[in-house]
Amino acid sequence: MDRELSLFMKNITGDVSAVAGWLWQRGWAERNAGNISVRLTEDELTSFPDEQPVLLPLPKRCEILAGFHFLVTATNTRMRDVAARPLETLLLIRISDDGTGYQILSPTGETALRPTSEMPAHLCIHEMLTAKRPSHKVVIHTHVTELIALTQIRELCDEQRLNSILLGMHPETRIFVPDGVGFVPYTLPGSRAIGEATVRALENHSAGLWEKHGLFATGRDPMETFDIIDVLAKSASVWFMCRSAGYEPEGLTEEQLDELAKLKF
Ligand code: 2HA
Ligand code: ZN
Repeated sequence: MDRELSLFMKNITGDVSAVAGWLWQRGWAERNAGNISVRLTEDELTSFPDEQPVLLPLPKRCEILAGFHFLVTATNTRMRDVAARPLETLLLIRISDDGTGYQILSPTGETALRPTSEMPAHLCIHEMLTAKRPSHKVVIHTHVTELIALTQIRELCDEQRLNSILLGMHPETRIFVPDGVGFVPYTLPGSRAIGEATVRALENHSAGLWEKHGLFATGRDPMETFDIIDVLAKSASVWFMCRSAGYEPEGLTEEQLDELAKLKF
């Protein structure tokens, strides 16, 4: 596989590792924080190993994802290592034809690595995206400090209140993340339950904010998905900067927000 990596796989691996590096540089990926997955279509995979690695069970059958391949970050992997050594930290997995298990097709052959601990959430989200928003193939989870901090303030743990802050702090947020975030009340990480709650949050949003934990964002490619995270973080930073200076930020007015909504790009 290493020798025969298709051009697409080279490009997608390059984009994922670039984004991983930015997440680390922005301070949103301490230790092994965060994880990334990308759904690949058959035609994007011109080559992969012929051997049939063991089938590992999935906690719940994923019929919609049967036969799909995913590029996923390995569990216990640092984003800064994904940036430096993508072929040693990313796994290619294939969901079995009946959707009950998956095989690991490691780019470098036999591996002890296993997919991200948040794989249940990633798979739940990809099930929803494949059915309802198939152009969105990328899911990124990261610990955006500014956004987590918002959810440490009880009165802000409310979707409407959060989005009024986020959309009001910068015109670009209104333009590029018009639906804001879906709010996911605190739930145990790594669980199918948080995956299902995130799916509900993402049905009408490109990003779901986990209370006291971090963000899940979806997009068509790794760069677009990173942009969503970056834009939301900008808004949260502006809000905290005003508050730290002792001022209540004014926010954009309803009129200004409506005017922005009409802009075409
Ligand atoms: O992958 O971020 O939520 C480590 C995490 C778990
Ligand atoms: Zn996390």
